[in-house]
Amino acid sequence: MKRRNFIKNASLTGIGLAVTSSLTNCAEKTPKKNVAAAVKPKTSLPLVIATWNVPNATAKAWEVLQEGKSLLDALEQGCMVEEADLNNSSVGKAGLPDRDGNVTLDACIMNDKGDCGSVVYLQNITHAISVARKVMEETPHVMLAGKGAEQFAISKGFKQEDLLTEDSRKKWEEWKIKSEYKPIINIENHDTIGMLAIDENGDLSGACTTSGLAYKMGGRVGDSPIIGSGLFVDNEIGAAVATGMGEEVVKTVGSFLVVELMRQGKSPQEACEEAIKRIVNKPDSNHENFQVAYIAVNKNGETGSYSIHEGFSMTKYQNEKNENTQADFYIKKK
Ligand code: SD4
Repeated sequence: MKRRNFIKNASLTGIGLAVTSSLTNCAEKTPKKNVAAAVKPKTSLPLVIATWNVPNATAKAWEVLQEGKSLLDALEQGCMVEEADLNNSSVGKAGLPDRDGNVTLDACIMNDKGDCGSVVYLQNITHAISVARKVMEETPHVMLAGKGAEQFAISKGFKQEDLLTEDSRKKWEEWKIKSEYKPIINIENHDTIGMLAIDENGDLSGACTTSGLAYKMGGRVGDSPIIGSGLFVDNEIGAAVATGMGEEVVKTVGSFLVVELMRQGKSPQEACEEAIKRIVNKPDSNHENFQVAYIAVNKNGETGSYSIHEGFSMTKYQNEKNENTQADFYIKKK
């Protein structure tokens, strides 16, 4: 090894050791509570839940789990179904573009060990979720953005393609006539896909993929690729994922909040409701005009879902049944 590299590696190792030992010291000071071992799942496992009405995606994830493959394989392949679906205008190919006509994707994935990977502002690659997984598994980083993310994807063999379809271009051309930016509440029953799964051992993982808000400003990134906002998994407690107006989710670190509320003893349903209330109870909250929704699962396999407005639903695959149910919501019409 060249001397310069040796010194670099030696000092990095030194830093690594220092960090590791300070983390170990920290961990030693914190009393250990093995929640994972203490909790026995109350419901039948495995189970897969997803935001919105996406039975094909949950069915795919379920099928992959039945083949004995990993949680991440199941989540990735489930999300890929929606990314490739040209009828889904808020994920992957055929996702609605920003106001300049560029389709830009955000995605992230997180496993039971707390490892995660994310891509933001990814262009010309349909399967953002797979790139996010590769970031997690094959780079020293958590997040890659823009051109760097695209170049990384190409280096890993992903195919570049135009994500703007004839139909989405037409919708964008129509939007440009007025160029009025107004968040759309509940796009056609499916939207950003957030998916959580728990396997037979009670281990949890999650994934989230989106083309973001339609006609957003160029360069805008939402909550979906941000660990803690769009998605969070804590294998001792549970997992949560968000959909809707990403800015509001980011401001309240929504998914992390849901998981922390479950840590404090709330059920997944109570935790989702509390996280939505944090948004609507903010001073000057403008929540009449936007949607936010959460789904969550805890270590027991109990699930919850809640949104600001009526119309959000959750798809759950459990016990050989693939069901979509409307979520409870905050704004009840008189
Ligand atoms: C975003 N949360 O980019 C995403 C969009 C979304 O339902 O979920 N739409 O803000």
